[in-house]
Amino acid sequence: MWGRKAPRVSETITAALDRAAKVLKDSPRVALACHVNPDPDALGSMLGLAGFLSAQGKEVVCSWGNQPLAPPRWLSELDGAGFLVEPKVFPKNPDVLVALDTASPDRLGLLLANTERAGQVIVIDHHRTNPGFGSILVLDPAASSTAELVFRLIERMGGELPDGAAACLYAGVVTDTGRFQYEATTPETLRVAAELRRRKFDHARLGQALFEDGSIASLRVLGVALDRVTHVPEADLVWTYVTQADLARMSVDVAELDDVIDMVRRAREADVACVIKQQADGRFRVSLRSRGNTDVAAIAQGFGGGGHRLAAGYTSTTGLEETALALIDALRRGRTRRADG
Ligand SMILES: [Mn+2]
Repeated sequence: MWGRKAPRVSETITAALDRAAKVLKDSPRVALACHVNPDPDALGSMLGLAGFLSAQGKEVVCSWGNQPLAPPRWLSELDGAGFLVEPKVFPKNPDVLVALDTASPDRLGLLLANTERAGQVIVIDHHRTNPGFGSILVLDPAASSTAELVFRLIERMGGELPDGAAACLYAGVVTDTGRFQYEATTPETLRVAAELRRRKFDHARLGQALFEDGSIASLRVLGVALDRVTHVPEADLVWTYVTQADLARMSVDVAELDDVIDMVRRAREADVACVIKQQADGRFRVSLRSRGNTDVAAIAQGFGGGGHRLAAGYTSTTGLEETALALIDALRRGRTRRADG
């Protein structure tokens, strides 16, 4: 249904939040989905909203489009795992579906078909590259995180936010802001975080699970990746890679490598940092960060991906060397364009 109905992109965020609040209030059953290979903002905003809706007496079900789900380790620190089901048992045509932190329909993976058949699709997201989909679009590229938007929605709906649900939302805010460092961290973000921290949950333990829970083996893979860091001055790029062979040799899962990019981006010599990680299916996932001068969302979009101005990514359909060369070429062309005017 949502595919035929053009989203009201001109609608203000406040009006969209109000419409979403009304639909959710009137609905006894809500299905929630987030993007594939969820990060703490995707999963935290989904489980946080689910926890709130459940406390309002609604029947909720959550999933994401990977089969099997393969939940990340830090999920054990979040309330709401009981709402999760495998995508194959997710409602085929839910009355109301909420898609969280999902920058484009294809990021729904296996749940795309369920979303297309849903009566109402509420999209809550903060990715600037989101083309706009769903019947209600709550898209605020200035928001630090989807979790921040969910909190604003919950405030509009009114009612008790359980402590465990608050912790889920906090996980989304604290990770997507880089622990309140990145440029999208506004006074509003800090207000939301302060409201969430009023609830009873162990934020220090949660932070440890989110940021300091790697294995020794994953440190060794990080060492290999850092040893390979390459500087390409003409592209203003510093980059490295990890292959499935590296991971197999050290018995590490690719999901343990999310923070490699946070180390590579420390190099002051280049504006853009990149990590290319080979996934279990053999394809290469490209993570990009900018120190401020490059719109990496635009670069990622050129390769079929998306994200934020200073943090974005895409999945390459070619080999490692071609992937790196194509990226270097795109960055060089971008730099020439900027120099021209
Ligand atoms: Mn996010």
